[in-house]
Order: sequence, then structure tokens, then C-alpha cells
Amino acid sequence: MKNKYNELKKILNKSKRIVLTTHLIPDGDAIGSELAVYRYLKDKGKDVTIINHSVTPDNLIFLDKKNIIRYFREDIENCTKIIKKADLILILDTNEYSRVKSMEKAVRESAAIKVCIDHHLGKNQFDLLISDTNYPATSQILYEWICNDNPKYITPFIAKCLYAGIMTDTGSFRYPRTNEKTLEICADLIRKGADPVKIYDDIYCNIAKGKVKLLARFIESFSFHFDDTVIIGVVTQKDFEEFHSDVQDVEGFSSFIMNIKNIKVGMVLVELRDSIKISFRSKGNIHINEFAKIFNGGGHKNAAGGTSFDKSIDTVKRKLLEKYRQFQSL
Ligand SMILES: [Mn+2]
Repeated sequence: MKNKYNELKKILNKSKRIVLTTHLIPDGDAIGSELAVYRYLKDKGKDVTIINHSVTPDNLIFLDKKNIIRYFREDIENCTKIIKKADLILILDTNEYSRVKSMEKAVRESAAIKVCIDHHLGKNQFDLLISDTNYPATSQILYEWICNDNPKYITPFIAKCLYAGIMTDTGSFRYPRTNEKTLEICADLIRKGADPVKIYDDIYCNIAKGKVKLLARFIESFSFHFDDTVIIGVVTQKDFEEFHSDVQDVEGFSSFIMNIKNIKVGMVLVELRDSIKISFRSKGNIHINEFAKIFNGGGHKNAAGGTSFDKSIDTVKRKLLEKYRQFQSL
């Protein structure tokens, strides 16, 4: 990684106008990463703009009190101009152009150097890819990258953003890739000004009423299979409409079902307008990313995603169970 950090440093020295972006429906790691890098590069005197496809989820707005993040679809013309004029585009927390959604064409067509910093599986389609799937969060890579330049650049604001990113992507320090390095880095971030109690409260202790009702409906939908080791939960468009909530409110549902005793595999079906999004979770040695491939998806060993274009929830459920029966006996 160190060589890559140095390579990026060289690119940065030659870059003046920089655009940062991340994946649709951004999570804490995505927003924390963008704002940390924004501040760091601003402090180094760069002209930096963050442009995203999706709006920032409510529980992460506290990181962007100054409204730094711009939304592509709110001003397509000017945003396209900025992307076109950039000499460097940093894509954070995703390695797929399709995940920047409405911005994909503008980003691809820009003559800027494209650097991706990420921790997901994928192939390199960039001028420089700084990625390692052993890292639990992009924010942890960014911490190393900034410190490799000079630890003094980690201001209290940057510490807060990186801490938020690591805390959310590790499920509050409990997911498998959490390691001693992660906690050492977070200790240093606290030393440098991150407040762990406040960040947790801001992100997790402000669940909107609509989301709680959606969760109640989600729990009612549970069906248990394979001796209660496999669970399927469903969220429909009707649920979203009834509780004035949207797909962002489903965040956390798939990790929630994995708290149930004896559950080894969890599947969450979310009905979108044109398809059904499926989140897969597993425990131990069940390579759920292999299973996700059957449903146009992929991901990590214990967390993956897929999509079904068959719009009937019942059909998709039946197919999931049928395919899982075969998968299990492999
Ligand atoms: Mn991440």
C-alpha cells in the first residue's frame, strides 16, 4: 500500500482541480471518506468538489453541516462542467463506475486521471487503484494514506469523519475484518478529536418513526427455513409508501436478522420499482457471495448482494429456497 500512497502523492502534486465521488445510497464510510479527503485536500490548497448521485442520508448530515456535498441531479449542467474540467477524480468506497449512477457518463468521459480508493472485490479500471479487501473500511485506508503524508493533517473534523466511516463499516467494531489495527487507528482518531459517544448517538440514536414502523412490518414478514437456520425478510413498495420511508431506511435490516439465534444465512428482499434487490448475509464458512452470483450479484464471503428482475416476491422467494437447497448440498 505504501507504494500506492506515494504514487497518489505524485499525482496529487500535479492536480489542482479535484472531484470526489462515491456510490449511490452512500453509507457512513462513503460520506466519512469523502468529507475527510475533502478537508485534507482543501488544507493542502486544492480546489475540491464533492459530487454525489444520491442525497446524504439524514443520519449522516451532521458530518456535512456546511453543505459541502453537491448532488449531480440537482445541477447536471454545472456538475458536468466541474467533472469535465477536473484533472483528478477520486472515486471512494466503490470500484464500479455503474455505482456512481447518473454521474457515470460524465465521470467516464472526463479526461481527468481517475483514482479509486476502496476495499471491495473488483477489477482495476482506473489509472490507479488503491484497494485491499482486508480493510474493514475505506476510511481505514484513508487514515493510513493521510498519515503516510503527515499525521498532522488529521484535524478533529477529519478524525470525526474517519471514525464515523470505520465505526459504521465495522458494524460498531464487530464485523469479521475488524482487527487490532482498526482499534489502534480509532484510538488515535479519538486522541485527535473524534468523540465516540457523540458520533454513535448522531448516527444510530435517531431512528425516524417511519423506519421503526417499517422495521415492525419487516419483522412480521420473516419466514424461517432449513431448520430455522435460514431467514427471509421482505420489504415492499407498499410498505415504503405506507410509512413514508424509502430504500435508505432498510439500512441495517440485514445485519439485524443475523442477531437471531441459530441463523446462519439471512436474505432480505427489497422491492424496488423495476426489480427486487436482495441482500445476503451469512456466518462462518458459508460463501454467500458464491450464492449471490446465481442472482446477478456478488460481494464478500459473509455479505453480498444481488438483483432479481422477476418482480413477484413469492416467485423470488421460491427460487431462493430452491437454489439454496442445491447450493447447500454442493
Ligand atoms: Mn466501505
